[in-house]
Amino acid sequence: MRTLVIIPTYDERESLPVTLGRLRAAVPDVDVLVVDDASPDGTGAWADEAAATDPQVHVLHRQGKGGLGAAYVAGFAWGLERGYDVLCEMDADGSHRPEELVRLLERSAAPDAPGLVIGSRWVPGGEVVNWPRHRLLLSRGGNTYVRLALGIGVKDATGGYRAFRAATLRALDLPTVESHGYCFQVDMTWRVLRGGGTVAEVPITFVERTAGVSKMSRGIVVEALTKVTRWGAAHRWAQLRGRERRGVATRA
Ligand SMILES: Nc1nc2c(ncn2[C@@H]2O[C@H](COP(=O)(O)OP(=O)(O)OP(=O)(O)O)[C@@H](O)[C@H]2O)c(=O)[nH]1
Ligand SMILES: [Mg+2]
Repeated sequence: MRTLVIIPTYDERESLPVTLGRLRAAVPDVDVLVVDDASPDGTGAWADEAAATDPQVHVLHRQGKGGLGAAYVAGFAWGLERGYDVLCEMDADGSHRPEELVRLLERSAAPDAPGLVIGSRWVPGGEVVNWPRHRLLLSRGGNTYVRLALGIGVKDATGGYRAFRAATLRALDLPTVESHGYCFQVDMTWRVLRGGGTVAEVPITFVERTAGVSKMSRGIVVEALTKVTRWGAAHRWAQLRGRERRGVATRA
């Protein structure tokens, strides 16, 4: 199994060296792709230096800040072209502990492996360290809303610590993914499930960043709420229409 961990970065000059070091030590076999959006703080240049001395580290440079979703889509395309079997998502800021990746990978390699494994804060055994109350409420509330609106069982659909099987990613229409931030994670979950794929969650301990600044914004939350509501309504409407048509056909 060839595994690629994709780390999107925007101004993570302080965090990336620590995260990358921990990742390389925890799972030395996996390759890493840093996808940097021309970070003004020089993160991309630092990543180039790391790649020059470590053949398992690669860097993809993009023109400017285009959002986490677009960075991942570019990273997935890079990895799929190169034949990786499992492609992972990981934040640079230390929130996703590299030492826990091995548990996601074990689940992803099992004989009945799900197409998508999510490192989950909201299943038994999962937790969040150092988050203020409003962030906890936002994440829990947001995930409850996603579950109800879409009618899915996933407890942490906004979580960004993930392992995808390559075949699962290939079956999705990646170039049409336009969501950013949290919405990107929900979008990918929803696409996997709608395509008949399976999603499993393994508990993780999510740790709030200790350096750098969050790229979370009001716009990211609004985007997620708006799109999730639309997808849920469209899905329910399609279900209703399907039932109606079946009813008509039965009567005719
Ligand atoms: N390439 C790229 N990476 C991004 C972009 N926006 C965010 N990231 C990276 O995506 C990861 C997650 O971003 P964070 O700022 O930690 O956002 P978050 O985890 O949702 O929010 P916090 O929990 O507050 O940290 C980090 O590694 C960021 O550097 C972007 O536009 N382009
Ligand atoms: Mg973060």
